[in-house]
Amino acid sequence: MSRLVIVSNRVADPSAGPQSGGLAVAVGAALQDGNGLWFGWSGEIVENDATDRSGVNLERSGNVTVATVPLSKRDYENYYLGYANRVLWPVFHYRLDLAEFDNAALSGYKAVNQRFAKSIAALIDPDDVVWIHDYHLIPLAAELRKLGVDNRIGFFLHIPFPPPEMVSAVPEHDWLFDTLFAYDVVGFQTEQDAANFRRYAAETDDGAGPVTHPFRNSGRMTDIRSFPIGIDVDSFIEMAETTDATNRIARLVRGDVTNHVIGVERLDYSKGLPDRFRAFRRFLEMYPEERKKTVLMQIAPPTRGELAAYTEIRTELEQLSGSINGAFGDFDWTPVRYIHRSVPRETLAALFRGSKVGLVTPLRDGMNLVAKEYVAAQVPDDPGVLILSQFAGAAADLEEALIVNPYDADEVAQALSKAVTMDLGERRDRHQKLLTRVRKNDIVKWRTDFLNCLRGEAA
Ligand code: GDG
Repeated sequence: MSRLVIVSNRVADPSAGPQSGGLAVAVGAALQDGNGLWFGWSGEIVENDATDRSGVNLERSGNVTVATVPLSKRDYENYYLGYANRVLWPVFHYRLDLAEFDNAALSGYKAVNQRFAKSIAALIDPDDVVWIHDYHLIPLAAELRKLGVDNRIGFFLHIPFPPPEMVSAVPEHDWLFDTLFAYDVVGFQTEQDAANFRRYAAETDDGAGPVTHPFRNSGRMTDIRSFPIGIDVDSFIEMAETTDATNRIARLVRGDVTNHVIGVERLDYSKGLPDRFRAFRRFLEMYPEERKKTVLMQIAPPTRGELAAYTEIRTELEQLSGSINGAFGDFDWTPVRYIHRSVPRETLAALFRGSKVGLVTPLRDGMNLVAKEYVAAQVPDDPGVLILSQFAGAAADLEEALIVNPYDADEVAQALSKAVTMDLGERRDRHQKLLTRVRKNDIVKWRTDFLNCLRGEAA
């Protein structure tokens, strides 16, 4: 079988196993199987600029070669913080109001993609297949093609793709999305994202020809499809079932509190945390009988703290949790427990298992793995209830969750009431169906389907 080359903005240690979560688990096994190569930014930020920087650092980790490069301060500011996270992240999450368009950022984004392409072109063999991940690296295949790389190259977008009316507000969107046609396969999380991209492509195809759209008109057939990402179900269940997990759950149960509600996500404006806190306040107002029985535990580790939008949301959440606790709390009860730190994955699994409600209410999310992890962690004989935003990619599949509009505080409050009072039969029934879905669309299926498609084998 041809060797697999993965490219992503950051590289994780593939030998670290399930601990590292996300992409590392997703692709680690595939890389190990085929003596693969993983290329990306090392996470290091160096003073000097691109021209006088040393080359690629190569390390072996099991069967995998890990190839990393540092970024200069300027690259980090323009490519990573600037274009990827001040332009593409907000726009792709339907937040045009937060996008900060800036030419230096765009130039930095182009330059880093060009530099990555040069390094990768020197590392790959003619029959390698190349799988590029996420919004940081959209133009990478186009840059590789310019260098004469003719390998099969696929791209997977982990975040949503919004309707064309929104993406066409990005200056130079013509250039950016034309480069997607340099890929053989472009994968999205949901059918809706794929449909948005197809509509964008149809509506912007003005027959302008190869000058405007060099890749769209190159004759290459680009397969545009959805590949819903999943989790490693059994390893998550195992983690939730350990003695340590059981002890942690026992420590949760204190006083009169029977309704543990759990929320876990990076502190990002796309995750809808202030709206969630406001909905929780509505729940306490609307259902006073549930007050002392219910606690919302919100874990929100910091992310991208250099960006103003992230410091603002942090302040807003601290104010909201303080005001809810001040207004409703009592000597023996704190309604909101808010933790602005990362916690170990095992602790998360235990918290999911010990919580009667998983509250997953992003305003927009590519998929949302937390929803799937919450389902996997439940005790099948006495499971909790998942409340899930209609705007998470996961909602397209996880129909038996209580699906809510995260902007509607009353609706979320009603769903919370329904969840904490749901009888055992209905909880079991919903959970069993959800777990079947989470198992069916797991991480192995995602990876296998994508790679089969990329290798031109039947899906
Ligand atoms: C992007 C897309 C898409 C969270 N807090 C802690 C922690 N986590 C873990 C969760 C989960 C992962 O991080 C988060 O994954 P999500 O899918 O929920 O969200 P994003 O980080 O935004 O991921 C998303 C995903 O890519 C995959 O394609 O689903 O839509 O935005 O595994 O459990 N892990 C630990 N401590 C924490 O405090 N250890």
